[in-house]
Amino acid sequence: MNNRDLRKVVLVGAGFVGMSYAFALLNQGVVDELTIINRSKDKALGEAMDLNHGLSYAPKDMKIKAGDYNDCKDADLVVITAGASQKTGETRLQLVNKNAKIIRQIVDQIMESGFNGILLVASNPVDIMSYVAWKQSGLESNKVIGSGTTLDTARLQYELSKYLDISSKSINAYIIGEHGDTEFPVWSNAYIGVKPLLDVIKEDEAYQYKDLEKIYTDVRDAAYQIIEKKKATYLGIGMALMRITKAIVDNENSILTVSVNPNGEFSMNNLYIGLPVIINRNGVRDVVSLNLTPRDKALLRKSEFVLKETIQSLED
Ligand code: 6V0
Repeated sequence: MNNRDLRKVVLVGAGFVGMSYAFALLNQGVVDELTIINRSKDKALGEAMDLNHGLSYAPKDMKIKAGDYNDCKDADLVVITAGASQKTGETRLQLVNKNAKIIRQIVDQIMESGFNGILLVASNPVDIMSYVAWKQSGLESNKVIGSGTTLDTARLQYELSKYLDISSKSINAYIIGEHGDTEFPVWSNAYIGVKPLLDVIKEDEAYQYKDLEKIYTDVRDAAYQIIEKKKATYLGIGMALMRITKAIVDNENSILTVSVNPNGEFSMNNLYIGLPVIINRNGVRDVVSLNLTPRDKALLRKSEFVLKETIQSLED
């Protein structure tokens, strides 16, 4: 935490995702200070005014303002949600070089301030943008995190909750891998409360494995569906970013499926990919190792392959 012991966050990118995140922070009273930076300062000023007008009804006080990169100097966390978003039919990977350029420019300005906190990236394709941010910042990899498959995991928990009629809070099932077309659920390590999901499916004839496969494809393709219907997705990711922020500023040691550099875990190196990770005020404490089935291992390799290939296609 910064020396005034305030929870101070800087948000770069006051678009749909950034402002959904800011609104979630305000509504849940997660931080003490929020500074908003945007390419057009007027947009950041307007958004800060609008949020401030909700303070009377927020659970606690919060200082909200528009700022500039100097404000990153003593921030605990800088969250990057700037960049172009996915268009109808466009994959997250197609956005790659457009957004890599933006991320590099932003990270340079953040680091020039003397920033030494945690960097959280949401811009897509998020695993690649987190890798670019890590390389460009020179920060230790435990301090650079992507939103990874936190949103996809929440989507999976919601769908399983509906299917089983059990609260999503009791569903410990996770999506890992690329935040994109090769992501997958680790069914072999999924629990409904205390019971393995696969046992629940086996023992009750009301449930069938083929329904799980349908739940998975619905989760994987959810972004395409939402973009087709309302042009962009932002409320769910706003909540996911708020949740990661809480884990960091409250030093929670919570397990979330963020995008990280595996540092040899699952025999992977030098990329960013969504994995279950223990998160606290230092960023990544540890990657949680899992006993994966041969099928899960093959799926993870596929995600790794796609991400490595994209990293190699990055222009300087
Ligand atoms: P948006 O509404 O167009 O907002 C982007 C914002 O970034 C705008 O306000 C721009 O002015 C600003 N911006 C652009 N370039 C710069 C710059 N160089 N410096 C400062 N600000 C800049 O897009 P939206 O908010 O919908 O999406 C933002 C990013 O989040 C996109 O890359 C999306 O693909 C990505 N998403 C990531 C998700 C995830 O799960 N990680 C989910 C949904 C969207």
